[in-house]
Amino acid sequence: MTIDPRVFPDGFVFGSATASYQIEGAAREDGRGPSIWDTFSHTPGNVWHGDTGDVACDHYHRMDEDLDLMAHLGLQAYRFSLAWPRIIPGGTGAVNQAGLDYYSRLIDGLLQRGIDPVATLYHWDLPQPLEDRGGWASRATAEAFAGYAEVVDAAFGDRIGTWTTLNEPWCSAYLGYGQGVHAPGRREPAAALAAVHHLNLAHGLGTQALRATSTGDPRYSVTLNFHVARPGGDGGEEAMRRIDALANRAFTGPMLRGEYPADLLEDTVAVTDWSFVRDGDLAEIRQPIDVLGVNYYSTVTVRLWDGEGEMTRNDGHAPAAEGTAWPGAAQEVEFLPQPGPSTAMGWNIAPDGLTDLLVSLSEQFPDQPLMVTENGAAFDDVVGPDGTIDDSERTDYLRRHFLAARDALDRGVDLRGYFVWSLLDNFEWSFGYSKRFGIVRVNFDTLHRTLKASAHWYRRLIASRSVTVADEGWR
Ligand code: GBH
Repeated sequence: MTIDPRVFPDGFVFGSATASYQIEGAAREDGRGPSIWDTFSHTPGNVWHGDTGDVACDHYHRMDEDLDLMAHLGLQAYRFSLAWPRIIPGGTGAVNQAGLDYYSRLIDGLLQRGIDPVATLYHWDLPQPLEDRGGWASRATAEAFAGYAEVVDAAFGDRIGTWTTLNEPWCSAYLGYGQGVHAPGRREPAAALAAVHHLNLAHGLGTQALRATSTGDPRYSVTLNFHVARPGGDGGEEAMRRIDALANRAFTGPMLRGEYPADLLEDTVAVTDWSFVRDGDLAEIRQPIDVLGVNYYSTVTVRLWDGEGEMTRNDGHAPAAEGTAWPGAAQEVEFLPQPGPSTAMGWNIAPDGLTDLLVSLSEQFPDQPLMVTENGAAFDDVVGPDGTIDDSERTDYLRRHFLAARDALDRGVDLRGYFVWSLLDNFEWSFGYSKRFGIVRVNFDTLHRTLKASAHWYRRLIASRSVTVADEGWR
């Protein structure tokens, strides 16, 4: 039974997303240099089960098969990332032609199939030589990023639909340099805030470099992961403000308004004096972008710690070393367990958080078009006796979030598209291969791909451009 089909407007783009280190494998082939994720994953104790991205989905060698899968699904756009260490193995200096050739084939394969390439320059695989010189805590990394942007734009700018500078700089800065659960595994709160600034600067310098040299007519963007916080008791509103400053406005402030929020600077005064922000930096960072990418998975519930007993830190990551999770005043924020259903990551399922986020962003930045560049869920998929994978929980998750996006459109949000994370099961960072986000299953022994029920569902959604409300009893 189908009730109330909800049609998406013409021009709304349906896509799916991946990232280089999570799917490519071929980590030592064709001149690719080491990245911080190679170093981190090969260091015992960092990743579940000692998993690495050495082989991953072997997408590097299976590109054509994966392109055919995308065409079969009817994807209108594919969001992928370029591995900086394949293209400039040293981070700066010599360009590796084999790396450029590889992405050139990928882009041509997409265009031949009518799929729009949405390319992210940086999805966390920093060339190790740059980390050896200080990584994102150092200004030189932002400058190196601008050089890398020039190289990729000269090679691909005529064929790219949308350029995205960074994926989730929040994760790079705080998980990589503060909490240490992502590469490079540093636990230095001051370095995390320096990384925030140098990532912002990289976005600004990178966007300018892409624009200066473009031969085609690409759109420019950045993708942020926003924290959608709900109040969870005493001091809930103040806790929300602190998280919003550090997680969200630390990026949207400089990128979209050309300033760091005053409350962010106050909240972190015990950690850093922000002297790494030089005169003129904020003008470099603030660049008009055609679309703001939004990654959304879940909400958090917060309150201020009352100082009694152990702090609760149910913020969706591996446990942090005491005191290093969030720098400054946000250290006193407790993340409470969430009521209701959750995914295999332990993240609660809250589609209303997506609507609220999109509405809030369009209120804060009225003329800024938005795009959901990631949304999806990990579940413990079961392969049936006949080889089929009935991942109805994932389909339900996606359906409810598509409806939430549709609600945002009804409320006047200028939302241009939606990308399911992820096309393939893949290397889920510190969780290794233990968490499966794909709508396509990957058997990590045989590397065989199988469409899950959610992939068949998504194919029908794209073909009909509509999502139905009540046919499965949700909502
Ligand atoms: C993304 O990161 C990555 O871009 C992608 O590579 C990764 O595979 C994928 O998601 C799945 O993990 O979101 O409010 O519940 C996700 C980063 C940020 C998600 C913090 C969980 C916890 C707070 N994460 N978040 S909330």
